Amino acid sequence: KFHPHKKATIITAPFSGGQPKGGVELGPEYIMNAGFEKQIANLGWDVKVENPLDDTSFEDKKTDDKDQYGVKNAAIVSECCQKIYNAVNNSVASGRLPITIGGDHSIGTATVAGTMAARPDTCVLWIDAHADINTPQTTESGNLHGCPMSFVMGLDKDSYPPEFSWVPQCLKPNKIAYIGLRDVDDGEKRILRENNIPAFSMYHIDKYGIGKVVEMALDKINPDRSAPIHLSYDVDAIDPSFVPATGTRVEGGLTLREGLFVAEAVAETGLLSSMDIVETNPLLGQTDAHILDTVSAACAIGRCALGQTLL
Ligand code: 4U7
Ligand code: MN
Ligand code: MN
Ligand code: MN
Repeated sequence: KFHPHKKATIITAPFSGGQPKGGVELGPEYIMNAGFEKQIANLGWDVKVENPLDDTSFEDKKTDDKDQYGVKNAAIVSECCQKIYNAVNNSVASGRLPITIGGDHSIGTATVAGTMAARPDTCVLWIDAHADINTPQTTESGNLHGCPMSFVMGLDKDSYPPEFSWVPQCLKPNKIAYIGLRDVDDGEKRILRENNIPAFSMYHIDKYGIGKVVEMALDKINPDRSAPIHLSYDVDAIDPSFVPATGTRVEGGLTLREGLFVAEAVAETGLLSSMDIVETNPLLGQTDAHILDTVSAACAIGRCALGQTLL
């Protein structure tokens, strides 16, 4: 419904400043070298590639120290987020579907805010082992890839570093649903509970099956199936046996098929408006097979969301 002309923008986001490990900035390069652009084009999409961080250097500025607000690297995260925000916003506004390839998940602030600036009724499906909704007040690690949702929701807003004052607090708690959760911090559990945010953990997937869970999640945030969907896909939602090369692995995740089903089911709604594929870290694979499995899964998530079917 939103993309009858099938035009997409692949936006590369080779950024690692939202977490301490090196290598996640290589995700886009590996995914592109695996032929992702061609794979999407083969599904009938007109594909443009944009690299909004091309002339941004942050590696030399990255530190492992928390600032007075309790988070790390707010300046570089904010700078990269502003560039990605503009790229995503322009892509959606010009009738294309942005696929932002990370990089770490701190850029979720930018992709959600950027897509909502163009289509304010967008709802968000966040596929992840983690809820990424810590605030500067609740985060223990200080890593901003664990916080992107709090900023766009305006949670604990007095605790934000000034670098994030540009972020529009655009997302309401009844417009986001989680699937795949299994490592949620105590402070995040309280936030999910207090704001009544629909969250489906691995428990719910075991109990109801992935098909029912996707339906229940969409019933909560998109009951008449008319609003645009932003799909933010952290590859660590899928079990580390299938997706080992990622920074914060948690056992007991989605099977590869369950993971791809989520993307297929979103494609089937015809409502996909924008998406992210993040947290592929090629340097954390112990073998070449680990790297290949992870990069292949990331590409497959994108293909399934953009309409590849098994039959
Ligand atoms: B990811 C964590 F404490 N919650 O805040 C944190 F467990 O984008 C992990 O989902 C965050 O990979 C994981 O640091 C961020 C931790
Ligand atoms: Mn995660
Ligand atoms: Mn995440
Ligand atoms: Mn992770």
